[in-house]
Amino acid sequence: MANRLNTASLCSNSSNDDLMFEKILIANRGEIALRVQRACRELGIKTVVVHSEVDTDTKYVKLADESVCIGPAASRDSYLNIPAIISAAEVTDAEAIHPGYGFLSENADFAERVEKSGFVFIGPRPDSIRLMGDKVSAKDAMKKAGVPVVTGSDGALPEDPKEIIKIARAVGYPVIIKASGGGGGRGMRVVHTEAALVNAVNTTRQEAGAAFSNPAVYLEKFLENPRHVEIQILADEHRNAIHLGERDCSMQRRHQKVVEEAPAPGITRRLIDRIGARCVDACRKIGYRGAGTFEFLYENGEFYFIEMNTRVQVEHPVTEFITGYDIVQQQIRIAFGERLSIRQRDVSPRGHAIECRINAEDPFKFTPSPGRITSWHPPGGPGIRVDSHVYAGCVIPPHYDSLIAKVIAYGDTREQAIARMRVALSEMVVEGIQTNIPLHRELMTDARFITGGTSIHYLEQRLAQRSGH
Ligand code: MV4
Repeated sequence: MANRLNTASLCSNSSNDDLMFEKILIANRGEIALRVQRACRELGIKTVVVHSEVDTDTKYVKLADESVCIGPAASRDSYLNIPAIISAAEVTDAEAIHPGYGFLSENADFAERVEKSGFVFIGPRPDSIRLMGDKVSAKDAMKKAGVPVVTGSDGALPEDPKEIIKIARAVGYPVIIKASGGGGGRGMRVVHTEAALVNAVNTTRQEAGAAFSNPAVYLEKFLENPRHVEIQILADEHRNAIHLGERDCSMQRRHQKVVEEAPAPGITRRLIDRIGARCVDACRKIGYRGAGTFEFLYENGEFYFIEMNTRVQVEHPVTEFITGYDIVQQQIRIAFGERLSIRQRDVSPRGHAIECRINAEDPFKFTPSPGRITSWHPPGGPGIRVDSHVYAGCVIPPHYDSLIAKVIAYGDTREQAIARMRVALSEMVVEGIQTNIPLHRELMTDARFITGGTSIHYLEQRLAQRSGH
């Protein structure tokens, strides 16, 4: 660690003992490891990053105050290796652990072991993570707290086929069967007719038992053409809670978001504030702490809760742009026990932000494209933010997800944000690997995207019609 700049001491609060954490361990990799590090640095907090053997020569490892190699490339041996991460926190004397997104960020057992080992988990209490991780209990809690949910079975489906048929008839076809242990699109099955129902339930149960060690399934009315609109919330441990408005994440392929934006085109502030107030109220009722996202399906002017995410999300920068608040810093302050300094009336979203996720993948076949980046020219200019850990000469390993950068464009209006994104993408050069930049360039000139308000099925339908492919 020779010659490493101790930026924490440059922040002139090396005596911040009682005011803030001294040192945080970041249990993640890639762009979010760098994003969390920047938040720490601004707050005068020293950082420790843990990394796998293939991530040794990364930008965020070099920039961190300390780093600990916790195992080989395979995630289960490194970024999912709970004892190795806790040992790293012990030997470096870190006070808190930020899990980022993915990996252990929504693992209640990890959060519990972090706390039992005497560290602060920068996220919700373990019981909140557990409640939301089980989709039946999450939906039940939200329904009881007054959040609108999709019509469906009251809790998990019973064993008796006659009862299941009765429930589906009352809901009306088509219905969707979902695994309680699933989420994010895993373990679901759409059923159009009564003839197919019982078999579909049994198959989903079996798959769920194998995949999530939990065979419980539930049933919902299947919404045919919804949008995916989510609400960002922040809650402290003193029962203060606020919402930071919504994000529209409908532009997705195989449950992977591709473009996100805030605000959601065509949805009134009044409606968002009404739903947001329900989310905030629910947070208070369940004693939620930290940042969180309520996921909704939006169809015909109505919101239907589906799941809650208990982590910081990939797409958080669009909300940061339109609200001016730093969500990662807020997570850290909340975890330290501070009271929220933002009041709901202070939150006044302004302008429009769009995020394009830049992946190392074939832009037509979507197969991963790991390798060495030989040339890297990120865009810039007014209203452009690039969250990325990559640089010319770096190697994108094949072991993790393919996100290499997020380009976020802000403008006074949606039109200006799109125009800025088009310019940004036109300047951007990444060589040595393939990326989905060509797809983003197409989308930013797509008539339906420009109109706004496309459904969760739009991108896949459009890709199926792409000329020549
Ligand atoms: C649904 C649905 C339609 N009706 N539930 C997929 C991910 C998981 N979070 C919930 N998902 C869905 N639940 C009902 N009652 C359609 C989807 C869905 C979806 C939702 C959000 C974003 C993309 C999606 C793609 C396919 C299906």
